[in-house]
Amino acid sequence: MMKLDDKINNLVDILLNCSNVTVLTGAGISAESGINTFRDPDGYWSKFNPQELASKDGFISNPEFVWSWYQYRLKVLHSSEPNSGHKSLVEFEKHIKQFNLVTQNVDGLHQKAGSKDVIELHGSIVRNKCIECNLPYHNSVFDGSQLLSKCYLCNGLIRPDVVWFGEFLPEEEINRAEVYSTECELFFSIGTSSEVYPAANLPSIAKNCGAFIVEINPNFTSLSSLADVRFEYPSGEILPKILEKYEMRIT
Ligand code: BJW
Ligand code: ZN
Repeated sequence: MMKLDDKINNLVDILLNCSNVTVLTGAGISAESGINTFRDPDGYWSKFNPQELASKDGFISNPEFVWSWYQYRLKVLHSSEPNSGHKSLVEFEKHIKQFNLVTQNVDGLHQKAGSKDVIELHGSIVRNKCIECNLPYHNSVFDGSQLLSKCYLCNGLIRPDVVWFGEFLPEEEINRAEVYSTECELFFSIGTSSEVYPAANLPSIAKNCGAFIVEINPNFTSLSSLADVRFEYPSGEILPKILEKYEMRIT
């Protein structure tokens, strides 16, 4: 098996010749910031039913329960910081001419780390909206203490502005992500199980358009067999190593 250093050097060789890179991140990139993933053995979906917590029907049946879960997640987020994985991507963005960051995460940690243009495919936990008229409501408090409330215009319930199962992804975001996947020369899939569509299609789109596919994930996923190279490490460990070798070569 190839030594890790050689594997990183080979990737850096390719990266140095790339001016267009697309990155898709998932819950795993925030795991080292103390944020739970969904499908790991200790992830949310091992304890909770996704249909109850992440669907419109689930919210309508038990809004207090769903609301309190999102408030709990906001509370965890309130005391979390971006990790070295998020921070490495900020540095790559500075060096690569066209660097496209697409995330399935709703936690805002890429932005908090300093990433400039983040495409949020599944919305954001810090925003809310009316379930009936879609009027945006910004969180007045971010510490998880906000109470469930109703829209002042139509009396609809206020819900988190995230994308639940069976809901369409924001059109502009998914369109941009698809275009960036077709245009890139190198595609990174980082910390995602590649189980949830349409985000899970993006690496295949990139591959079909000729991009080199890199997967960073300690575990094997549905994408793994398609990837050109895999780093079976936590992203907070491996991304700084790749960045370090890359920066040594560009200066
Ligand atoms: C590390 C690490 C470390 C750990 N470093 N890595 C059948 C076939 C195809 C599609 C469908 C189907 N049946 C239904 C669908 C559609 C459905 C879908 O894809 N379902 C599949 C699950 C089967 N998709 C949808 O409904 C989407 N909408 C849609 O398709 O609209 C069109 C439509 C409309 C009407 C009817 C039908 C279709 C919407 C999807 C919304 C997803 N929402 C959630 C929750 C909301 C946001 C929130 O609360 O946070 O989004 S679910 C959850 O999964 C969340 C995530 O963004 C998403 C993806 O999860 P992610 O990020 O990959 O996390 P994990 O936990 O799965 O993986 C973490 C990975 O990290 C693991 O692999 C670890 O190994 C790794 N890891 N530590 C690096 N340190
Ligand atoms: Zn309303």
